[in-house]
Amino acid sequence: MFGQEKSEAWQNICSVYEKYKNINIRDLFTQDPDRAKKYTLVLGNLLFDYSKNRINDEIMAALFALARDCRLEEKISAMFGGRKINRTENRAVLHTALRHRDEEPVMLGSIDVMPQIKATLLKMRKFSEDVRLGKFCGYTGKKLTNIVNIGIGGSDLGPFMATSALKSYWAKDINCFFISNIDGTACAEVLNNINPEETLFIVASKTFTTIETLTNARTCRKWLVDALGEHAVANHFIALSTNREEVEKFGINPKNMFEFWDFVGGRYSMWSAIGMIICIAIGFENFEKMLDGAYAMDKHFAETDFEHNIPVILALIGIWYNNFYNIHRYCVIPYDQYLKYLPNYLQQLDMESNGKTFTFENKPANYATGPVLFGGAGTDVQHSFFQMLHQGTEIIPVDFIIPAISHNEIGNHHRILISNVLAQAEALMKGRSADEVASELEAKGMTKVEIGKIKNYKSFSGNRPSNMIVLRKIDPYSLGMLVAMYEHKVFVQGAIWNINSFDQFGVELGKKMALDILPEIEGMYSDIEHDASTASLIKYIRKIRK
Ligand code: G6Q
Repeated sequence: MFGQEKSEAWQNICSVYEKYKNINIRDLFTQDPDRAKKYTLVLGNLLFDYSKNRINDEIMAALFALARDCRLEEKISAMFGGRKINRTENRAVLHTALRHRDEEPVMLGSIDVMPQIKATLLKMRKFSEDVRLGKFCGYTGKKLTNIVNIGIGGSDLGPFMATSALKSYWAKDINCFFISNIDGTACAEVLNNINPEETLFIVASKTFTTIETLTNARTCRKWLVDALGEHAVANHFIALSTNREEVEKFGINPKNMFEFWDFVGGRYSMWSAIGMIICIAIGFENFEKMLDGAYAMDKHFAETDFEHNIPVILALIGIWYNNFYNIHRYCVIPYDQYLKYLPNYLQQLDMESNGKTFTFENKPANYATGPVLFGGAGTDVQHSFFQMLHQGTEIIPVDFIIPAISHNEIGNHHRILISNVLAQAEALMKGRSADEVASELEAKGMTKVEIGKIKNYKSFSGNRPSNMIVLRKIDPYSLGMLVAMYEHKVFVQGAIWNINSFDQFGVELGKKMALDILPEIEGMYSDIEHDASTASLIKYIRKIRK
């Protein structure tokens, strides 16, 4: 809350920090042989090992006290209970209802939202099965095997990440494509590689007013109509939206529209109709397994005490580094090729949700909120930015993610991959002192002078924290669990920072200004005054484009 840093719980963590700021993880392991066991939690097929962090029981207790002081439990119930916790937009936040898998109602005011969610799921089941079986086919009778999702932000990143993550579950004859960027190249690169007779376009847009999506959808519609005629649209276009009127205006029959609702935020929407491409690619039963996995994590999050609650602990450790060590960076590295887009997805989830300054009290936060999140697929990124993780002046906490079993157990690839992820976490934590380097080099016969010149460069400070998340395999169920875990981690941090994790006004200003600049790029003049840099850039680019 505003003045958070003045609260007793916060002050207590400051004292705990002063006491322990120099603790060394390596020493903590030496002191406590049970440490790994103590700081590991298992939920179904997901293991979360947080022992390689700069934490001990006293630190964790202080962090749990902060969570309680911020009324986290109450806030969790408010979200699951359909209260309008997205206060700046006056909306409830009920993406958890989309994967609610038992018979109890989920109330939004006096209305149970489950019947409408179940009806849409049923409609999604029927449609995705018909496409997969070739019953819903193209205008000329051909099976629709190229599925193109046109959407951006929350209407792209989730479906794209999940479809990629579950590629080994795709029907053999189905190919998925994604068009998000307004850059014409995004459209061209997809359209140049597909045949209109076999293509289904899914226009995914909550508002159905997003300029990128509508421009891309119009281009694709024209491409289809040029090839097959206006009558073909009904067989080749469907819409996923909350806005029936705009869908109709665009020229898609509402019969081909799959609905979702205001209580589902864009970046939390892959569990809704927005997941249609996932459904078509992997089949409805697998899509349901993804919902089941997310529901298992929801139940764990809502019902488990903080001391054993994976998203709560993940979030609190993040707060420990962000607000007390002043480390405002955070890295997620999946060691699985299928999960390579997870960091991109998490960037939106985390940074769009918690990249905020004003608290619920309408005052600027006097503490850091969301960190910068980045990442990439291991081992690729070991050969790029890992240099900085190991030896840079910045400490960057890491989440490592690894499946125990690969979908492609070819030769010893997966064993090498596992060795690498474990080695990286161990190396970050243990480091290697200059003295250790010196003895190694001495044993190799190097002279003292030579050793003196090189030993610092070859040393690693260590004490660099990481979490390890081990999944059995990247299957729909564990993907559901993993994504829901991160959603709830973001929620907990937002709750403690007392910010609204569910709006995104920060993306609006630039969007509006682009609309002002467009006529000027198109050769007209507007009465908008620009700064000198923008004005001269407009002039320069126009001259080149003439
Ligand atoms: C996500 C954001 C944002 C949104 C896109 C697309 O939480 O709201 O990324 O998803 O701007 O919006 P539409 O789905 O309305 O086209």
